[in-house]
Amino acid sequence: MILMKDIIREGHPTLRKVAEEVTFPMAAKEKKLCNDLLEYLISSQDDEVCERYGLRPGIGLAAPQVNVSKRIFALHIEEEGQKTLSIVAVNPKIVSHSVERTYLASGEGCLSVDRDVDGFVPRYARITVKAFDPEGQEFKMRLKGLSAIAFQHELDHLNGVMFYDHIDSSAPFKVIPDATPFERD
Ligand code: K2U
Ligand code: NI
Repeated sequence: MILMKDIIREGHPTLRKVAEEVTFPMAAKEKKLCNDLLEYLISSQDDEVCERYGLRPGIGLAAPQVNVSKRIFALHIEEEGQKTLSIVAVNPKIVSHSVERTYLASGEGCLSVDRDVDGFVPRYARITVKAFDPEGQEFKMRLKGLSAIAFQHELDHLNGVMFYDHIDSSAPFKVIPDATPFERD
């Protein structure tokens, strides 16, 4: 089981590496990692388990965050009125995106960043993505809202990018052109 002690924090060089593509069939160790990433997210969203193991709630977790520089991340997102998105994405790509952008009105955080960094993080509002599941089966999805934001946050982790790299530190709350804020309930 992944615990907070297994999650590397900003300053660790792995968070700034471009992660390696995965080749199929995946090794057993990589398949276990896929399960562990998703299990962390599900556990972190269960109040009792979260408290028992001292987890920080997360809706996304990327392999580089547990010091494995491979192009793998998990998402587990339960949004009002939307089907739960619970996936492991291997070698994920954004194949197209809207011109319109969005941003979390409350700003973003990161399990690898133990501090608040204020500011709007511009993201594409809608994205079409392609990835493989751990069995090597390719899938394609269209995402919007929090799912789209989270996918882009995790994909950044595979490219050594942190959310605050997108914040204009001279004007962190400046109006973002063509962008509609995403308000979490
Ligand atoms: O990658 C991570 O560190 C997990 C991030 C993912 C994330 C950050 C900002 C926006 C979307 C996804 C977070 O710690 S998950 C915590 C969280 C929960 C609900 C909404 C936003 C962030
Ligand atoms: Ni993060």
